[in-house]
Amino acid sequence: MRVLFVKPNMGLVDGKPYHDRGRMEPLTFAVLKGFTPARHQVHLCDDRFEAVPYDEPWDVVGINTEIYTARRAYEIADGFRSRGVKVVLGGYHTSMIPEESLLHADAVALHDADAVWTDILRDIEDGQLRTTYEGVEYSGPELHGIRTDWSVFRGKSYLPVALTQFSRGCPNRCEYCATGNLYCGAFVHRPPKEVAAELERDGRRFVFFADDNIIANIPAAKNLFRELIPLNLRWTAQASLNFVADPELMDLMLRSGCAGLVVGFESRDPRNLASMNKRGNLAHGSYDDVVERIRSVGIMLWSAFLLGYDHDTVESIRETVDWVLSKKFAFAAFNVLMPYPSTPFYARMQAEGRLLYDGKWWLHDDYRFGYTGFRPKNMSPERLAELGLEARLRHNTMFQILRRATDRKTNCKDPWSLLTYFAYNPLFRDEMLKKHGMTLGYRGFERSASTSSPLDWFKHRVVPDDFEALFLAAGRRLATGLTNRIRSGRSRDS
Ligand code: B12
Repeated sequence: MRVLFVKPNMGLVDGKPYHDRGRMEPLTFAVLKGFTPARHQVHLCDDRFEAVPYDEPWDVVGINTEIYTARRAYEIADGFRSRGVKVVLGGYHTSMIPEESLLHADAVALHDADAVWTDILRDIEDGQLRTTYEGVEYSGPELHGIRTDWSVFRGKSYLPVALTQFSRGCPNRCEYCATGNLYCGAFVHRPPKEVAAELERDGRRFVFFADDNIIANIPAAKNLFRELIPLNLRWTAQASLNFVADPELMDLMLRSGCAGLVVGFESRDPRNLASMNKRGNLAHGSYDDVVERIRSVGIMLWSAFLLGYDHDTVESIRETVDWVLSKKFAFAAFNVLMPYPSTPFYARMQAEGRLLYDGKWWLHDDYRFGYTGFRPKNMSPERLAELGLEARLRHNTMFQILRRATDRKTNCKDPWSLLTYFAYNPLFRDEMLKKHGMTLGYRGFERSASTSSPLDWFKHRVVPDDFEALFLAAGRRLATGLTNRIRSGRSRDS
């Protein structure tokens, strides 16, 4: 059969498809390709930079859905189904609310679906496709049989980072997170030797482990890092803060090539952390102390914060940004808290009548990327979205990027770190600004030349105590002053 995989784009920026220059390989399809019997021909269309080949003869189209790409995924699915092609939807969003995806698909693959993918293909060949395929149940802590087949990305351009996974799931149950549901509460990991052999075979040297928490099972993670040491890699991953409490683990991480970690600090307020069910973040000392311990060993940090929990105020969010700036992190994400269906947070917002956009912001015509999907306690939804943008702007001015680069223990500890720092900071800054306010999906928005968000003025706002903005403002004032002087001189002369 001719099988087409599609990675949907998110939407339109100023009426044109969003072009993400910071895109990474969609690992999903390297994994699914590894499970596709060799007799089938597999193609990948990455809608983020390629035209969707609607009119080629496909036997089946498999589309990935995440909450921000669901609307576009449904448009693409409808396009193929109107041409009589069988469409299968899978991924996080489909797994959370399959009934919505089923309106646009012949079949849905739920949860961790790599093994059922072969069943789906067989059933299509036999003309017996069912509508719902439940993902595998794990039989133990080890997950065997994954063969990441990166050849599906051949000839396509992505950031030069190989994505792979060591583990799936997360033992923590954070209120806002959808991961617990995707993996039905399970946490499994691949045999460390298998992962190392795969990376060695393919010669990929810069790796991003797309795990929810690479150290969720500490003994297994230590085994992985031991296997990675001889490969001479540089790797990054998401990790929970408890790694700081285990010197042997930290040592193995460093020796195996850990260049940086994405860490979810989420909030500095213990009351917010308690509501998130993430008290563990403070179990290893104050954030100041923990950050210093990570810095001292040279690990670059991508700190992540969630803005909008019930104890957040305008002032506390601004103070958080001040604190983040003082730490000179390599990168920081200031994510506006969002209600994802099937999470306890979504259920709480629903019960409290606080959901916006009819509870389905990801499908709503008026929703834009960066907006808030619920009513925060201490400010308006618009104010929260503005604060999110303000935080990102403050962290990413040219002045701050240059200032943060001077952290001698991390960001400029060696030429590689400095190069990585400067290669990605301006890129992520541009992408972050570009996608704020974009529409989700294309349908209905294509011809509106300007779909810019009402918050756009904010992107150009002078952020106080921000050197770059002040510099620009001073330049602008000087230019206006000069022009006015010339004008008034001219009118006096005449
Ligand atoms: C790596 C990653 C990223 C990378 C992007 C990677 C890339 N290639 O583009 C970065 C850091 C850039 C990123 C960004 C974001 N991400 Co992200 N990301 C992840 C992460 C950690 C891993 C994704 C992955 O590669 N998984 C591995 C593959 C193999 O798993 P999978 O996609 O689930 O596929 C399996 C099944 O779902 C199924 N399946 C999936 N699709 C299909 C299709 C078919 C046809 C079939 C049969 C089966 C099938 O089969 C696969 C094998 O079992 C996940 C969490 C996670 N554990 O998955 C979050 C996650 C996907 N991200 C999420 C979010 C919200 C974001 C952001 C919006 C964050 C933000 N506020 O900016 C952005 C925007 C992303 C975008 N669309 O542009 C959410 C999505 C929530 C949701 N309900 O949809 C997740 C789930 C995190 C979370 N716990 O909330 N992300």
